[in-house]
Amino acid sequence: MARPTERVRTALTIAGSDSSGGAGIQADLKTFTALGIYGASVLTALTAQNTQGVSGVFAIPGDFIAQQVAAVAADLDIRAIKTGMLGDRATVEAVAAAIARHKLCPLVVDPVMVATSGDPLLAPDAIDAVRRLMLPLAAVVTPNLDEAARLTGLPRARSVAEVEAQGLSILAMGPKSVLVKGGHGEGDDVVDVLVSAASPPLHLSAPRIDTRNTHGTGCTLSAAVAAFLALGQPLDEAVRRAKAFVWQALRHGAALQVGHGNGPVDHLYAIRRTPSAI
Ligand code: PXL
Repeated sequence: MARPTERVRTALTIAGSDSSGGAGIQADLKTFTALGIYGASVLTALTAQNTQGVSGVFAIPGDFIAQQVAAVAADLDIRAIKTGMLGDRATVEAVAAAIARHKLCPLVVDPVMVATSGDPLLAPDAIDAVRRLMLPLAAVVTPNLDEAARLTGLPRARSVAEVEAQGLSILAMGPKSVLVKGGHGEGDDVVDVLVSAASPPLHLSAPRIDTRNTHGTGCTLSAAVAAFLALGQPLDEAVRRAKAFVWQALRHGAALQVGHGNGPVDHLYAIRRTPSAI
């Protein structure tokens, strides 16, 4: 029997399933794979959805989420984790407890609240549990402009200065750093702001890509940050590389015809084969 000799870094995603394959667990596993990481996954919820919307959500019971995390943590050498869709308060409580219990870190928290289609993915009464239980565990939390507004209770930021102020206010809730994503804003350039207690705010700018295929962008970014952290990169470098990966996935995804709504980014642009090449 061949003895395994090749080391592969492992990352874990704790998130919801997107039946259409562009967001959620499916986006995370494709992203880990594209970046050379072995991906493990714990499911928090199943969604019935396509590129046009979410038609149903089935929450996984908290004790079964705990059982999945325990099974993975007992066996695999997890180098980084991310959380995505948590759905409701009981799920937030179960996930936070499991992460703390198994001392899983570093943790990327994507505070998912609404799907690209506009459908809600987090119950309003769960936002406070995300603030209290998830944020203090996070190496980085990655809100978009709407999520930053909901977390801070402020109106949506309209300038980079306001984005930075909201980032600092989320930083005070306990994470080590906050990446506020500017993609839902306007302008030819998208500016993301990274704030942390350790260093001055970083403004990360990239040309906006004109595409409708943005489904799964946030999931892909947070999974890519976790992947680069699993590879041992420092946080600011992990964020820069993750942004570059998402930018390429958006650029290539603009050409993909999948479904009739907001199509997915192309997580696998770097390894996709045309059928004739196989
Ligand atoms: O992009 C946020 C997100 C997270 N998780 C699941 C989703 C979506 C968006 O559609 O479906 C399962």
